[in-house]
Amino acid sequence: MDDCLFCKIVAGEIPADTVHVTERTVAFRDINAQAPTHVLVVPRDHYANAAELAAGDPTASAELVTAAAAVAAAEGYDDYRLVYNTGAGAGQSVFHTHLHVIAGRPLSWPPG
Ligand code: IU
Repeated sequence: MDDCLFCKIVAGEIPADTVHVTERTVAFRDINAQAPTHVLVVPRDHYANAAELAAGDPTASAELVTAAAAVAAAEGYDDYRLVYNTGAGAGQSVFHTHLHVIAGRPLSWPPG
């Protein structure tokens, strides 16, 4: 997608602090980190949300979770939170699906 920020990061057109890459995913640090580790794992292909990704490319959908676990492990965390915000009302602001990997501080429940 021409106007998609995360497509441009995947393509290397916009710089990002990339921490992990796989055939179908790219993981980079969130610019507004909410925890000591806050990484976004995105599919290389454009899907607006997690459900569309799962329906359109289940292999990539699974690979996002595997990549997220690898990121958490590489940063030394057994405990971490994975979040897909879906829809503006739930806090989604970038409509190229991304899995938040959040770790490194106590994480309360329910989320805000
Ligand atoms: P959200 O679930 O769509 O709200 O998450 C989008 C995230 O993308 C949010 O945490 C932003 O801080 C993050 N982000 C980024 O890492 N780099 C950017 O250039 C922009 C947003 I714009």
